[in-house]
Amino acid sequence: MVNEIAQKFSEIYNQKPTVFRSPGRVNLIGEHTDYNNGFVLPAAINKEIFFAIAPNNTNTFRAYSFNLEERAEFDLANVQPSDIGWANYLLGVIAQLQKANYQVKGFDLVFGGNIPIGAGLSSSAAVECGLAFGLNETFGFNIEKLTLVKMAQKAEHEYAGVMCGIMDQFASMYGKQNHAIKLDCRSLEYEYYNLAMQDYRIVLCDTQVKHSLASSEYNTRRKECEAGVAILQKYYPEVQSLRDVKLDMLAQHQQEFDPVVYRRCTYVVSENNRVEAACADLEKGDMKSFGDRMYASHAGLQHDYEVSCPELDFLVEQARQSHAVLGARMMGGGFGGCTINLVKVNALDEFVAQMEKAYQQEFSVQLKTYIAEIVDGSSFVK
Ligand code: GAF
Repeated sequence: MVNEIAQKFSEIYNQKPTVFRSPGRVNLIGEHTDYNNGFVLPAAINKEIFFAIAPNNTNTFRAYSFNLEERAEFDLANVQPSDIGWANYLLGVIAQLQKANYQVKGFDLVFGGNIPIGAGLSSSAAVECGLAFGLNETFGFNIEKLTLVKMAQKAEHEYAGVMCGIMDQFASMYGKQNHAIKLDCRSLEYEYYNLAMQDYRIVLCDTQVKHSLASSEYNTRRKECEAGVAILQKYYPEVQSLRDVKLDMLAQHQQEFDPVVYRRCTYVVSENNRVEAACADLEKGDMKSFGDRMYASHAGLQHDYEVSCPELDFLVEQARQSHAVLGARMMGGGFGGCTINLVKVNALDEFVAQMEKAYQQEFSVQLKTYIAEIVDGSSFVK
């Protein structure tokens, strides 16, 4: 695909580009904790987007989406949100660079890749991070990686309207081959955990459900968490976010909570605890316990945070019945997308066949599955 994208670039713009790449991500555990200043455990995967870029000595940004086969052109003197959906992720990044006084000169772009869109694998973060990384290199801005991550996240807030946390962009930029990243979303300190799993593989089962609810409900969840924090702050002034909350603090003031807000908060606090415990499991090599925590995470997302859907619940339930699976859960924002499954390497084919059959019978849809390999974050390709 890299070569095809570079070739397309030469065909359209008549010059040779530099190519960069940025990956999508999985998240092993720690869902909806990032914007609560908590912990997450993502990893970059071998589903990626490539960016062929070259300056064009004008003040125009010309873009071609390889996957959609669409072109667009924008005046860099007047960057604003566009009606062209896919272009907004790119324009959002340019706008952030300009806001920080980096001079983005005219450039040409062809971008495309193999991250399924809307599958919860962070294709949007990969687009944002890849362009931020590529422009930083192309124009020699010398911006630190963490600043690029924050710019990419802001692009999502301001040009896609999703008030996302920092996990996806961080994972796309900081991924490391065969490692998961335990990220403290408050301090932004991080630690790599070796995931060179001899006996297991990460298998993603894609429901292919793309709920339009996702972004509005996502922003609602954020508000519900903030409402919970506001109640607790009356009693615990040191509480800044759900990260600072313990389950017994919630229990003590339960009567003051709207029951829905209470369940949201309970989920987040429990999930934060689970990430820490799951990392301890990894250190001990206790994958059985790690898998159990994945199921517990799903149950919380399903019943308390209410961001799952029948297709995701069905797939997790099927996985639970398979002797080949250590743990499974929905992954990402929710309302569709993929489940993540830890599957015994010697039973991969059997697992995939069972899941495909069951999904077909239940929903009359051909299940898509991907075996995720863990790769490095955004980088130069050629
Ligand atoms: C989406 C968001 F972009 C992330 O920041 C994170 O909140 C995730 O949903 C849920 O854990 O991917």
